[in-house]
Amino acid sequence: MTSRAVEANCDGLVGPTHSYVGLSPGNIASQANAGEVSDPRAAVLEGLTKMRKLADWGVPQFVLPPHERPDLALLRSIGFSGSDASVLEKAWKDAPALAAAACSASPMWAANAATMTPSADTADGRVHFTPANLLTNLHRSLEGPQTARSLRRLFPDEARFAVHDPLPARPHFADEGAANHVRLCAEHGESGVNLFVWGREAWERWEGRYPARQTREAFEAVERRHGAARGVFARQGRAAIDGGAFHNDVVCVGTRECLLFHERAFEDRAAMEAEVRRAADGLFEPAFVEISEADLPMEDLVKSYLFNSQLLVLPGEDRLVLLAPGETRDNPRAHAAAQALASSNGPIGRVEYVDVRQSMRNGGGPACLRLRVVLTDAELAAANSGQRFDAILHGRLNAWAERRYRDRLAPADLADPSLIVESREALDELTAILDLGGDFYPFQRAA
Ligand code: SUG
Repeated sequence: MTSRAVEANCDGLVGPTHSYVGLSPGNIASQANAGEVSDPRAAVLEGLTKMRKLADWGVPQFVLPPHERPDLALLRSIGFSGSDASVLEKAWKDAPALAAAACSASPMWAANAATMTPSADTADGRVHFTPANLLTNLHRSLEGPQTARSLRRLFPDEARFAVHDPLPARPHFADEGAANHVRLCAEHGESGVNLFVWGREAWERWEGRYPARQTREAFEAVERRHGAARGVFARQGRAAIDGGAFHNDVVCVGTRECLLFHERAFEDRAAMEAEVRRAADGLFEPAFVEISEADLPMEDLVKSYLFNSQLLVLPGEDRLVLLAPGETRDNPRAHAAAQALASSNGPIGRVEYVDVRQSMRNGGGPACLRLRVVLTDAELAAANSGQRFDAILHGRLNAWAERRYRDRLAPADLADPSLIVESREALDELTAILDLGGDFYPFQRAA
């Protein structure tokens, strides 16, 4: 099936509790910055500036709302009781690691929100989503159900969109969503190849230095329930995970025919390439672009996040644009590698930079902050227009953030019960701005 389609971006709006608490083992930035003071206001404004750039370039852009944090329902379910304020206070006093998890603003990293299969690739011709269960880390495992609600608000028409529930919350089906999935194609509206990159098998005894967050079985289940065509399964390089690439999108990015990756990204690069070629046969010729460990050692890769860039097809441009984080420009080896990409005759025509430094300090670059959704014109028109980002929404969200967000948050401030009230007031106002209805958040349904 062929129709005109684009790769729209749905960015996670940074929540009011954005903080540096060191919740993610194997995510080197998260560990290194634990205990630092964050600036939630700067974080949300950086994200909005990035969305504006994309919208101004003519890429359809949507906003995914933050989740309610602290997650008092979690804390109540594990035995903390009393008023909201006393639940939070007692949890911070008796179980600070659990309290910290309940406060995380991690839904901002929308690349982990879900895996999406476009209608051109599914058996029933609908766009399918499986929200990720994010089982590996407690703070992230809280996201799935609200993400499902969020995607159902954004894509309400069940004749066009199927938003599944997350996979069963069992370690066998540990799933981190689109951060480990790349779709290649000739044109977005045509049939594509779905590359699913997994870190371990469900029954495998994992002895890596850091957790492997995605199982092969999780992606097989996603492929089955979506009725997704032309799946290729590749094992993530063990050395990549050990080096701090906790998701494949830290070492790899792709769009259309182009797959850009680091030498260590795949356990068996030759097999991956052969299988992608086979799956693409008759559809398109894949363009593999590899950067070697000699040119960009893992350590510089993880600091610079070169591969966590957005690789964009822009209207009127025949070559791709790589939107990289400012940290790539700051790192001499990564900068040289980026320049080399743009000056070669390959598929990437130029490199642009964007600052998302608040997010980067938790290990989230430009690509982490967005979920790509391939949509035909009709599907685009069926999305909730209240969440469609443009200059007017940018102005409203900037004003909202300036008014509602703190510009300084130390980890100890997360125990402050006034943060519960502040966050709820901010999110309540946001549901009106984004046209989400008055029952979107748990606190709204409880009221
Ligand atoms: O899951 N960081 C996130 C970063 C996610 C990046 N996403 C992609 N690569 N697609 C994570 O590790 C840190 C939170 C803290 O430490 O407080 C955190 O969850």
